[in-house]
Amino acid sequence: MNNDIFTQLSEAVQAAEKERALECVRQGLSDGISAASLVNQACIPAMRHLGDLWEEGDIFLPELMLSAETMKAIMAILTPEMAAGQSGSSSFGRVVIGTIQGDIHDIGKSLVAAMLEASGFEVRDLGADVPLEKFCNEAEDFNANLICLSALLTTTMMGQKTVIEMLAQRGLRAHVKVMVGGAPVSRKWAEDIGADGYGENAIEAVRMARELVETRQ
Ligand code: B12
Repeated sequence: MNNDIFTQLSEAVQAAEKERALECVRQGLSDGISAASLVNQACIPAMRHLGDLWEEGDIFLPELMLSAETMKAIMAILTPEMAAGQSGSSSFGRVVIGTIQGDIHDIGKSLVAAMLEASGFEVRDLGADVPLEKFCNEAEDFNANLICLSALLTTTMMGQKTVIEMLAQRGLRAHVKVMVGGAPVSRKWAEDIGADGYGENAIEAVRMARELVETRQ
């Protein structure tokens, strides 16, 4: 039965049937399925599959955009649900987060931001398409302990590396940890560019953020 909900939700996201998708989400939650499972086991795989179809030329950008809108409507329900499961003290630390310049993907980044906030971090969300120097400027201004860099494009992943280099050049690297993520990003990439942490999804991002802030000098 639960598997049916995952399949139905995945199909509804792929077909951009917003009402059906929201119904599946409500049904799943009332069946006791966690919001995180609905996101990680149905929504994200559905979006990745759509991305592959688009890459193959089997669907077109307007269809992808409609599914992204459906996904945003789903996240409006599931983000507060996921956040409610987090217990945060008043301030774990200060985080600056955004999607790298040239990249407008913001669905995953916004989920990570909401989860961090709900877990007790003070979060400054810079949005998407954020100029690289802005991450450094805002981190300094906010006295951030952690910068979270999201990239969904292979081209914008390079910006994660550049921000780390910029922080070093400005003498800020010792004071601020850097965590990277996004669909094309891997643990290996994070290590290669000298990031302090990587999170495959929003739950891992919170776990890693806590670890990094606890171990800061
Ligand atoms: C939805 C989507 C769009 C939407 C974006 C809507 C929006 N407001 O975000 C629209 C339709 C607008 C779009 C546009 C484009 N897209 Co697009 N898009 C996608 C798609 C299908 C899903 C992304 C998504 O929202 N997933 C759901 C969320 C919840 O998951 P997530 O983003 O992965 O986030 C999770 C984790 O990655 C992680 N995470 C995310 N950020 C961070 C940060 C940190 C610090 C941490 C720790 C963790 C973390 O936690 C999140 C939550 O669990 C992907 C396919 C894919 N494989 O991801 C393609 C994809 C990313 N897009 C792609 C492309 C090419 C484009 C376009 C360039 C297309 C075009 N020709 O115009 C444009 C981009 C323009 C630009 N300058 O940015 C390619 C990228 C290919 C590549 N190798 O670079 C992909 C991979 C599709 C594909 N298979 O080809 N896209």
